[in-house]
Amino acid sequence: MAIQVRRVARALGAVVEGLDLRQELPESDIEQLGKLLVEHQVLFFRDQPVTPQQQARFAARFGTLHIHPIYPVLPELPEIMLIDTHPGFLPDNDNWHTDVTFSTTPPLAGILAAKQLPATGGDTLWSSSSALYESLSEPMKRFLEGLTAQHSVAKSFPAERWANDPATKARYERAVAKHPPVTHPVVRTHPVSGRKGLFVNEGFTTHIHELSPGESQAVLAFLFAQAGRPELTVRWNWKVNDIAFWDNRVTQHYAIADYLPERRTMHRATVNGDKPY
Ligand SMILES: O=C(O)CCC(=O)C(=O)O
Ligand SMILES: [Fe+2]
Repeated sequence: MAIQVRRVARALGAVVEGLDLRQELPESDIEQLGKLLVEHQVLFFRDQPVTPQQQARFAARFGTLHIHPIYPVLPELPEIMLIDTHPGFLPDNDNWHTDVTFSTTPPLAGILAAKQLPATGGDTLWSSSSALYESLSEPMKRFLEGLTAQHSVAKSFPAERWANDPATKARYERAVAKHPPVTHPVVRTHPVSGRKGLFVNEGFTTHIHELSPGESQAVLAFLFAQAGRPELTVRWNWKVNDIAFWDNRVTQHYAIADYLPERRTMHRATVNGDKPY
């Protein structure tokens, strides 16, 4: 069955049909998906009841897999991150962020599978960082070009949240020790498309090195606010067994936390990426 693609928003996002992600796909399908990912930035698949093993196997076709150093992972398969949110484990992804930019080599992609959903709510939005960059004025683009910013794990992962029990606290402290703040370019060139995109995010970016503290704060506040402009986003209303596959090099996302006290459970596989330039 041929792959069918339907664009769902102007800035980014496409629904892909005609694939069963539980199967070992031929290399030609993987190549086509890789191209579609770069073109559409986030791909959505319906009716994909993958096991964690099948999800990890699919993700591993695109690169080596990342194991999150802080967030819960499946004990039997640590390449699958568990986002199981409820009144006892509150959601913390309701802010615009790009995953794991506290690493020198942030992920290439995230692959998220919906396992249990609230009756209503719990949508996720993605925002195109290339569309954002392209929407800026030419003088603003020139100003940002060549600037670098610091990204810090502690900004999105505050120590208080990860101090509930000794094992979680010890794991958190090891992660923070292993991940000192890193520097990335403010404007990133996509390694495949060559398109430029803004590469700062409210989740992890703390300051722009070349600016004074006040200037950095003002410029970052402006840039952070841009991600949420509706024109730059796509919003996904999940059904159980949906999968979203995003290019983490050129997008930010925001998981709406409007469903408590209901429970929402997601599994994420994360493909390792390269050093941004
Ligand atoms: O739960 C979601 O919809 C997204 C959570 C998130 O930020 C992620 O999986 O990286
Ligand atoms: Fe995320």
